[in-house]
Amino acid sequence: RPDLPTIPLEQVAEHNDEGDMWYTFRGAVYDMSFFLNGHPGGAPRLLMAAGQDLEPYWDIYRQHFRGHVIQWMEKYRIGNLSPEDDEKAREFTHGDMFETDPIRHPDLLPATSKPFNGEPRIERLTESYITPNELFYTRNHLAVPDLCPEEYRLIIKGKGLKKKKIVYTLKDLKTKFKKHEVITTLQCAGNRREDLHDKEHKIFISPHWVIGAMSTAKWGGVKLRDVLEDCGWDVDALALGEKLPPGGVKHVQMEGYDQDETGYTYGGSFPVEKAFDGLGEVILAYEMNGEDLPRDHGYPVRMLIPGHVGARQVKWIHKIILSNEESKKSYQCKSYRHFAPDITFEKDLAEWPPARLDQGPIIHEQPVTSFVCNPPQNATIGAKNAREITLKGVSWSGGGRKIERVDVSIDGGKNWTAAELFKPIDQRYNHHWAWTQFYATLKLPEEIQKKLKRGEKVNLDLTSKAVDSAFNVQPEKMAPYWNPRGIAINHWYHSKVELDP
Ligand code: MTE
Ligand code: MO
Repeated sequence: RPDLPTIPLEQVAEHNDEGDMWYTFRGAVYDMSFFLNGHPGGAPRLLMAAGQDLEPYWDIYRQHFRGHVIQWMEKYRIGNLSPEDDEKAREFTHGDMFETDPIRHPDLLPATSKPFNGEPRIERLTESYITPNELFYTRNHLAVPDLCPEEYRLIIKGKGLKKKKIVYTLKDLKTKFKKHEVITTLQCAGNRREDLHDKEHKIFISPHWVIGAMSTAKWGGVKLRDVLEDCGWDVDALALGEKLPPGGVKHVQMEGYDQDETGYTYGGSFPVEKAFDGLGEVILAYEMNGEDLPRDHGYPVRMLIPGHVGARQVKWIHKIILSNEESKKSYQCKSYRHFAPDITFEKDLAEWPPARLDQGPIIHEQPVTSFVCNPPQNATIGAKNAREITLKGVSWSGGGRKIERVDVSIDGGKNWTAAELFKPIDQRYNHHWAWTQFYATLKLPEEIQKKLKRGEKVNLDLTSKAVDSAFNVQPEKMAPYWNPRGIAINHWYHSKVELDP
């Protein structure tokens, strides 16, 4: 863009304040002043980099290196750096806060590496009912804290407690309370985001999961209900509806130990009713499949809120605040809202709060979903004299709703057949926290068998659709539910495979 003026680096550096923020990137100068509250990663991080070059920051938060981000910024380009200044701008370096992150299993496909977000290959999800720890999808917004178990503290504050602030050590949690185990499936609200992202419908939010941001484990820990009782809450009376929460408490706010360079911690909140529900099974978990929690999954303690969205399963949990208000964390009130399809990031959400915030409800329970895991996308299947094909997959619904039926199709959804369901554990009515796996062996239609006999290859379009206990179903297409934050994506997943005789 030689039409734009050359701006000296010193001049860029002066624009480093709220409402006046310039940045450089690869020789270009941008004025992003309007964007302060729109930044998906939060205003403080944007401010921290104001007046400077973006490259070193983006080197850490690598999700920015997607074509459409820089393309979109082009509109706000106001000038260029001289070649000498461009070189100077990039010299800036700072420590890599992700240096102490754990090593990940090579079969976790990274969606982003810093922070680490990785999903298992979905064909591995049907190899066992419980997902092995090292293959469990991992969703980190920040670097993984390195916590020593002796130093770990859980701090509880809020209305109606016996003290203003109650502190538990890891040993307290493990010895003062009964251990409770629960098998639940977690899914990231943005699972399948990549599916929603195309030329016309851009999604600025990362990570762009393919489909594997869903896994199942057996978690062990202490019931939050028991801990709240120890703090002075009459949880039985609350559960029976004989009392209302002290001081009108409506939300359980949480904060993790993980924080960004500006000290902003991860957090969120969930409705308090879930916490005192006797069958709710909200636990402060310290075990995952019989082992200490792995660092990536919240060592030493994380929150587990069965049936609720992944984002609220706060890892490395440090603080619990019982409050009348929802958490003010961007992770709660910004990232996980479901807007109508006419709301776009560029037009409506780049400035925050947007005009129609109340029309974007915050997600807690996710919609019914299912997908064929095996054969996986793009598989070529040896099919000499084949007469049938076996499909395997997983299905799950939020809020403890049971999967009642899963239908499968090999022709993209023209013909459907109910699959066999597999759930080897017993969960209660409306407390079906864990997924249902399904499998079906379908006879190949005569004309396909004939083609294979003649030595011709055949393409199949494998798909599935589930029905949950509220008889909610999966939509065929996502367009009517497209939303700019890219959440609650549950349309039919198509696995395109080839039979090769
Ligand atoms: N807790 C903390 N402290 N920090 C995080 O970045 N990510 C959340 C949630 N809890 C997150 C967190 C999100 S968005 C999801 S989907 C789940 O953790 C993922 O849990 P997992 O990594 O154990 O699969
Ligand atoms: Mo998530």
